[in-house]
Amino acid sequence: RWLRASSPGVLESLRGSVEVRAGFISEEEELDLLKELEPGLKKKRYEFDHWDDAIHGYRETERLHWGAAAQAVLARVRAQAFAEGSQLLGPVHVLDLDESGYIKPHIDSVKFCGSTIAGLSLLSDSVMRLVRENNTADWVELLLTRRSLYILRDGARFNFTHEILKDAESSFAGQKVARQRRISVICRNLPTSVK
Ligand code: AKG
Repeated sequence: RWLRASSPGVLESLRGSVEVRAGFISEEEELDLLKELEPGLKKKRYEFDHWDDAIHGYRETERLHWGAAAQAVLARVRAQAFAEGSQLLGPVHVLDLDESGYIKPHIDSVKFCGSTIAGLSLLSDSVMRLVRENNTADWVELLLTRRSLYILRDGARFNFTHEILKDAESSFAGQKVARQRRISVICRNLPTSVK
């Protein structure tokens, strides 16, 4: 299983709003994505020392236009994560975490991102932890295996912080989950506009 929780109640409250699909893409599809992404990423340097950043040890990019193979993968991600006709953020967010990199607990901006976050994990397994913002005793951990897709919706996205654990803290159900360099490819929808 890919999900652990601090209590059955937390699990119940997140029912339907967290999902991990192990093996969502094939090794070949992972390679297709990497071939497109590596040349651009390699030109950038990992950022380590912005003390106010939510992310430590990363480089990132956004991509609007993709080759045919990657486009097909992204279409599958979107079909899985978003209702038909949803307004999606055009550019896909690509986040490359160094093996020593990690993402601190945060909630994505409600101004810029909608109700759903869907991410593919390339190159490494990792552990994502969600902690309830107004009661930190409530948490769940998701095992994000290499080539899996995770989806956070609604309550999981708005009421819980999410983070990606650093290698030294990366374990799931008592088992070490080695964190190597990890690239995530993240699709989002737009907020419903409030006037
Ligand atoms: C974010 O972009 O808000 C993330 O936390 C990214 C998580 C990931 O790398 O999958």
